[in-house]
Amino acid sequence: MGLGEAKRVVTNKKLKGLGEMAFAVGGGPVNWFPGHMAAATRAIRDRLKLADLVVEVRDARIPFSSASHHLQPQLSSKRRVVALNKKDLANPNIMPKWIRYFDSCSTNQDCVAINAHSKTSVNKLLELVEFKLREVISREPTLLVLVVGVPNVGKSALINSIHQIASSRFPVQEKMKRATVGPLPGVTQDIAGYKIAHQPSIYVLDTPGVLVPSIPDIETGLKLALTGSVKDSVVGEERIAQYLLAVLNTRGTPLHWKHLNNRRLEGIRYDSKEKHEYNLKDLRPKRRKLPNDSDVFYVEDLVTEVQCALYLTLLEFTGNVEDESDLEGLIEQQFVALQKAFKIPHKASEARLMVSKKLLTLFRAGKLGPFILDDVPDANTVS
Ligand SMILES: Nc1nc2c(ncn2[C@@H]2O[C@H](COP(=O)(O)OP(=O)(O)O)[C@@H](O)[C@H]2O)c(=O)[nH]1
Ligand SMILES: [Mg+2]
Repeated sequence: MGLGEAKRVVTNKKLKGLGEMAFAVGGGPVNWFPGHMAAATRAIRDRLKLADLVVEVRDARIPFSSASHHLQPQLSSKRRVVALNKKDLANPNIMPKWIRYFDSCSTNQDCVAINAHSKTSVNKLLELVEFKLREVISREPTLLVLVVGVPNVGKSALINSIHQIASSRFPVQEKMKRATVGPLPGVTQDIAGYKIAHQPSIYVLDTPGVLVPSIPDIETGLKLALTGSVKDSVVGEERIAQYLLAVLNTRGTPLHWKHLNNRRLEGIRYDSKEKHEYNLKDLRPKRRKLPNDSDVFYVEDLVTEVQCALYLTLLEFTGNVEDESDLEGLIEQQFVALQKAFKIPHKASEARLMVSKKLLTLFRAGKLGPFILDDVPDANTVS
């Protein structure tokens, strides 16, 4: 992935405007990273030297923005599998284009969309990893695979699944020793890893830290915040929600909800038995029990209310969504409509913050539908 690509994405005028709009209010410079992340990058660089293959985990909702661009030279010189995780939250119609794009970037590199919580999905990833390694290296007795990625893309979830798969393949997990590359040549150390294959033995190593995401512009920062790679407090929930609404409106997404809402309002509900993965954390007072049917209906109703609010405000909107101040006006109306939808008392202090938090929770749980926020780079310009 070259600089040219970064430039193309960054100079997308319309999107850049969206990001900046959200930042017109108040502001000053944002300190995106806590300092300790820089140290982790150094640790990853050292560990990368040992790796025979790297699995770079990215968020499928932001396949480009969840990269660590300053580490790309090292990553792309490695045999690499780009794992677009959280595919369950990403638009399945656009995903194949991204996979084709990454596959075509380099012969050294493959791409696969995964759900880190699904064994089947992680098994597919491991098959690809084994295939890539066996194809090129059969003489080495031990091969190492390193998992890296920016915060919150699902590295721990993936490693957990790999651990479980490894334990079922090789119940007795052997330790391995590797020479370190570092200031003391020849020094060996134990490295923790999960054995996933034999002859050659393939071990998957946990990441020694998190990659620092690259944030060349506000828009990228907002995308990372929206998907949870940058903490909410860094940008503020209200700005993130404002950005989300800007994206939804400029894409005309709420207009697609008309049909959905009609169906639901007519009483044809989704089978609640099929979908039990609701994140009720921010929607209801804390409870210690699993969601029951009435909780599920509560969320479904809430989603309908929210979609109706956004659909109707956009439908009645007479301005131009491409115009910054028109769009800001629309978003203000939507905040008011959403406050009603969420049944937040009219005079509640911090009502805006509450609206923002609830809206973000719905989006992040995939309740507003699957999204891919980045644009696929132009196929013609792939070098
Ligand atoms: N929907 C969905 N959520 C995921 C997936 N993988 C991880 N997550 C969630 O994303 C959040 C961050 O995951 P985690 O493994 O801690 O990310 P890490 O910071 O990269 O280690 C957690 O809430 C996970 O449950 C996935 O494939 N789909
Ligand atoms: Mg983690």
